Amino acid sequence: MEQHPPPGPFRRTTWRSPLRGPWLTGLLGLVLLVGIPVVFATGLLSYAAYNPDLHPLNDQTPDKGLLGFYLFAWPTQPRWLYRLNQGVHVTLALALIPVVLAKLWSVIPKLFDWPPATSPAQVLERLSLFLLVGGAVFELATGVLNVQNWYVFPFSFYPAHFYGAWVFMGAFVVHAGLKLARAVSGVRGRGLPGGLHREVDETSPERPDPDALVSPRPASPTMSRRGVLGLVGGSALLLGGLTVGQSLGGRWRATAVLAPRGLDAGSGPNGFPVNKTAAAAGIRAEQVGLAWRLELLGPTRHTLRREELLALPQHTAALPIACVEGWSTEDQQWTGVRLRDLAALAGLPSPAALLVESLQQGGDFASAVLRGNQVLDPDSLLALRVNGADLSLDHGFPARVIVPANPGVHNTKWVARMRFLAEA
Ligand SMILES: Nc1nc2c(c(=O)[nH]1)N[C@H]1C(S)=C(S)[C@@H](COP(=O)(O)O)O[C@H]1N2
Ligand SMILES: [Mo]
Repeated sequence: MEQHPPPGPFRRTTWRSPLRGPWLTGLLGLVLLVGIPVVFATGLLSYAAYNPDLHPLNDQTPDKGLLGFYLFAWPTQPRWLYRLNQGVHVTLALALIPVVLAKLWSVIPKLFDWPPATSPAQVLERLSLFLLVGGAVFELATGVLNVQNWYVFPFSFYPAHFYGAWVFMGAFVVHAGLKLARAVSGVRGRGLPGGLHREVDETSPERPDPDALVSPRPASPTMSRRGVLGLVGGSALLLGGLTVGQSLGGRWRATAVLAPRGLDAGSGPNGFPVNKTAAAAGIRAEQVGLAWRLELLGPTRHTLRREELLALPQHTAALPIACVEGWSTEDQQWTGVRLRDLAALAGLPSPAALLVESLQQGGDFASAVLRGNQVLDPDSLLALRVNGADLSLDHGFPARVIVPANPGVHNTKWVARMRFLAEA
């Protein structure tokens, strides 16, 4: 090694920050050890909320096999369940980005270990790190692109994000198991204050460690430990803080400048965010005019005009719309016909499932299947009005589905046909 030193970054002396060491890496690792399982769990719950086992139409990951072992019938109460779940999932994941980046920065010399392969065990460990880092970057990148509605990847978001999550979590569990003791002792080494009161010029490197995180030739400090934690923590709060308004709603919505649907909600009874406009969905005026009919299919068949639906018993329910992308609305006052009344009208008072189809032609969101428990909830509606006014065209006029705790995407707009099913 002395006579044939490896090229640039593979030389340990290239990496000179006096801040690198087991304390910083351990502290960032422990933060992620708490945060990442929450993001993973809310992600799995979000997947369950789609009821992917119910019907092939809901299932964006038909090859999931055992990975769907935990799926269950998604409940309808509390009505804000999906809103909370997605708000936490998206906001926390975004806030963790600076922590992940800082953690990667703190261990970057390890990426350039030299010689690159010394033993089978070391090769295996490096492979698991590749899955860990690659998985984290992949999940964050696909998640951010989805939240920003920027479908630039050449594959479908759901399966990719779902499989990626399992690969990442597998590597995460292995890594946490191997490194937890080191992380705890690294933090204990300096204690939690860890010299946080020290100024920049008093910021000294840690003692050399077995993982060789500490630079063998540390440069003089340009930032204190307090500074680096402030930078990382401040960035996390900033990213989360400029996003969370899209999930909180109310006056906070105006603060969600990083969210594409944070601000332009409009005003009036229909003044809340729109996912896809009627124009974008290809809905034409003549389809939703007087010629519109709802086709109700079950043991009995009906074709209903909008006036006929309005003549049925109307029910009003205060429910939010909560999108997988993290944004949600406050409760809106939806008025329309209970889905369970329509089920009874179709001759199937306790259906196993309901297939809802939109006027919209094609696209992933043009149809969805709801579960029996979702149909039977007294607040589940085929809504005709919202906040005392007719639905706007963008919110799904002439009629749209709204179900408590349902992911937004299953609240189908511009409904044309409902088929009640005795078996899913
Ligand atoms: N037909 C149809 N229904 C749809 C969609 C769509 O694109 N087409 N978008 C869904 C999604 S992803 C969400 S989050 C909600 C949003 O409802 P809103 O636009 O009324 O706020 O509508 C859902 N219903
Ligand atoms: Mo959505």
